[in-house]
Amino acid sequence: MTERPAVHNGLVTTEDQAGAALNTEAEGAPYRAGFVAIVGRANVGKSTLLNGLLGQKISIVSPKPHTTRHKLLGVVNGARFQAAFLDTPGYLSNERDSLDAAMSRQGASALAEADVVMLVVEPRTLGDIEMRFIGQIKTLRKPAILAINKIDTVVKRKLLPVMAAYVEAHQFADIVPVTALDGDGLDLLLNRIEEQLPEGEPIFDPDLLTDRSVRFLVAETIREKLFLQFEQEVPYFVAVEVEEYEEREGDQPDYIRAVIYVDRDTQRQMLIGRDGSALKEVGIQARQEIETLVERAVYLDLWVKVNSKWRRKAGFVQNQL
Ligand SMILES: Nc1nc2c(ncn2[C@@H]2O[C@H](COP(=O)(O)OP(=O)(O)OP(=O)(O)O)[C@@H](O)[C@H]2O)c(=O)[nH]1
Ligand SMILES: [Mg+2]
Repeated sequence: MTERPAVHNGLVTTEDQAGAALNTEAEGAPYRAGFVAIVGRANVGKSTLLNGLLGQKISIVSPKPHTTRHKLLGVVNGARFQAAFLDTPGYLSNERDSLDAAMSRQGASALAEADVVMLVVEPRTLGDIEMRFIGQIKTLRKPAILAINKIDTVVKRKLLPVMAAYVEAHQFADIVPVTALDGDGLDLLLNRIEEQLPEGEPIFDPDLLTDRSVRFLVAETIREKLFLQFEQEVPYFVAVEVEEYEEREGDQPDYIRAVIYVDRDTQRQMLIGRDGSALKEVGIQARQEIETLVERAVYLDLWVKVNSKWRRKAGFVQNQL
């Protein structure tokens, strides 16, 4: 009847990573370790990139902007380095007040903590939002790497003027075109990040993948399925909490009770759908992914409740749409 602890040991850890980081005494290049903030416009693929670099999905992804609401740590261990990535919520609005308010929260705190900044962009945009981030990077005087993601969506000759615009805008330590979706360019990107990390001992235990609990990852997985299944505004008015997580012995599936909080009863009805069919589908999709995450069978008991106070407390990102 114990609850699952933070994500450690084997549960969400790759053995390759854990083994690789232990060898800090070896001859040769110095060991490097530090925080890398992943920042950028909403929907450019920051979370997809983090998952690709980790070789494991911990950060939820959807085609809609503002999928990520919370800063999320993901630790990558190499032979001679440890990179502690911080995924952040992206920004969409060009409006100064809204952007500033958002920047002063999660993204800004990740930037402040970071030893290296990774600005993620699409191969077509150097807009106000990118210029804002570049402004922050210059003020903070931190080494920055530009990851131009989604290069599968453009022909090469369209990439060159984008790169030229960024070269003009800032002296990036490196500019690396990647396709996070299929892993193309990620090895090179990781090499470039390693070069920018400060010398030092590992910050985290090599078997730690993220500091978030399994409960958090389960709630996030449910939120992702809501993003994927519902149209437009629906995912933006929900918050998800895992109320109970009970590990069970032997072949019995673990029991998880999760609540989706909404503001109004009309929203609750929309989520449940006719005969409960919409919610059932979310439950099936989420359960399958949770089972992959925890590597055992689970029973997911999913509820929808109206409680706007709780939803606000749960960290809903407001004023950004
Ligand atoms: N074609 C293509 N699509 C990608 C690539 N990387 C990510 N995507 C898609 O872009 C969309 C957004 O991806 P996310 O990883 O959620 O983007 P994000 O920057 O974390 O978004 P927020 O959390 O909302 O700021 C998803 O539909 C991804 O599948 C890529 O390399 N190529
Ligand atoms: Mg994201």
